[in-house]
Amino acid sequence: MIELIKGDITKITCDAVVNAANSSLLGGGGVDGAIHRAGGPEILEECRKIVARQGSCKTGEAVITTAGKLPAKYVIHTVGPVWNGGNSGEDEKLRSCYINSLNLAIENGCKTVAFPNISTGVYGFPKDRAAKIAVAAVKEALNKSEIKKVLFVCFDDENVKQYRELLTSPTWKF
Ligand code: AR6
Repeated sequence: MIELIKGDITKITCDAVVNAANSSLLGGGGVDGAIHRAGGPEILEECRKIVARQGSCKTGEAVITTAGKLPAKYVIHTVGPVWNGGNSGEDEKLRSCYINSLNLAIENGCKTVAFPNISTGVYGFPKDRAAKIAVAAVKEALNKSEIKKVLFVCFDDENVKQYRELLTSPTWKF
């Protein structure tokens, strides 16, 4: 099932919380800053180890760490695309964020996963377009996996509106 929640993703109890990170994996502003602040230094420690082992995280890819003090088991850090007009593969890269994050969640036995609205803050991805990509990718994965629940945690009113419309509309196309 899919659930829409308005609020702060650091307060959500679930198996995995997804972070809209950057490729350095060393933290930043927005939801990334909030997750590291609330989760504590353990998350950054693991991120540093991952970077030392495999280098930075490319756009569209995802890595998994402890969730530290958050009420979740794991944080899945994924790097969304920076919006550059829409002709630089942004749609496909954003889709990859959702798919790769869900695959990591499945590999780690997660049944409930919470997503923020990746790329729709500092990275400037149009919110309506991002919501359609997110919902399509998640619906596809839910149909063929062990994941029981995906929560879309929207922080701003515009994202809430976009997701509410999409999730209640019986037919839509992208
Ligand atoms: N809970 C849920 N959603 C949130 C929260 C929160 N606590 N705080 C903000 N949002 P952004 P991006 C929403 O900018 O666009 C960072 O500096 C916010 O309303 O956090 O992927 C990273 O280090 C927006 O809709 O991520 C990268 O450098 C959404 O989260 C860069 O920003 C995403 O906004 C990534 O940019």
